[in-house]
Amino acid sequence: MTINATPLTPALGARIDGIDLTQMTADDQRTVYKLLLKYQVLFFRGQHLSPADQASLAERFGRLHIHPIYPKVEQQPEILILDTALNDLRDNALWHTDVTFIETPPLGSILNAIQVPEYGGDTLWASSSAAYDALSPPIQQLIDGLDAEHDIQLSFPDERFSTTAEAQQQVAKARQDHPPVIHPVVRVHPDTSKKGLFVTPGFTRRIIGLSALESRALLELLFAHSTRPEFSVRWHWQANDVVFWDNRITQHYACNDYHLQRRVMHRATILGDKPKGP
Ligand SMILES: O=C(O)CCC(=O)C(=O)O
Ligand SMILES: [Fe+2]
Repeated sequence: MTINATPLTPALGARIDGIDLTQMTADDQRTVYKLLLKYQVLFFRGQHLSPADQASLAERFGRLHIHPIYPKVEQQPEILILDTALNDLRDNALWHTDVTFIETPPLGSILNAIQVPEYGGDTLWASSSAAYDALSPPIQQLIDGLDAEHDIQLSFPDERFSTTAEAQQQVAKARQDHPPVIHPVVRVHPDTSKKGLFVTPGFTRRIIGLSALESRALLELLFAHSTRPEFSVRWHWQANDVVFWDNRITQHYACNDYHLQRRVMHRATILGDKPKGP
């Protein structure tokens, strides 16, 4: 069977058929990476990945990140667990790019649907390059030269993550190990040279060199602009779906609309390079 891509929206996203992700040849791997650069988010159905399969798949694209806070699969700490029996539905119901609180944020993430609600629990992705391209030239010029601070604390607030003494200690250590980092507001993709917005409500605290009011107003503008429906794709999950996104040029949002239904996802997170501005 040949690998076949069906685009889902003009901005980003393609469904990929004709590949078993546990059986990729080196050629298949190059094709998948090329498709990732082209479509930014790839959706695969009917994959059956064990945690070990998922980790080896992700490792073919780079070193894996081990999350400082989220629960992980025992024996496979590179696989993070998002389970409504363990985590709060609100955790990822905000637009974010994964793990931008480190110097070398992930190249991509691979999410594997283990158990999904009958309806609800969709995830949305937005293209940061489509958003950047649609800004007016004066705003592009303004933000091209700016940097912003990213802080782990924004997505892991005490009121939800420090509820037990043990959790409090873990979160305090994560914060200590991850002081705020600075990234360009506009990131040039290392492989395609496309420019994309690299600020998100999930982790971006402020723009450097602006007053507090200027920073807040400009970030609000960029957040509202970058998540417009025109730049996004929405996926309704089936069990055994696997989604691979380019975390350098997208952000995503997990819809919190399925309270009381259980949902279990496994994520592998592939480390990337240090973001560069224009
Ligand atoms: O649960 C989801 O659909 C996505 C959660 C998320 O933000 C992630 O896996 O990085
Ligand atoms: Fe995420």
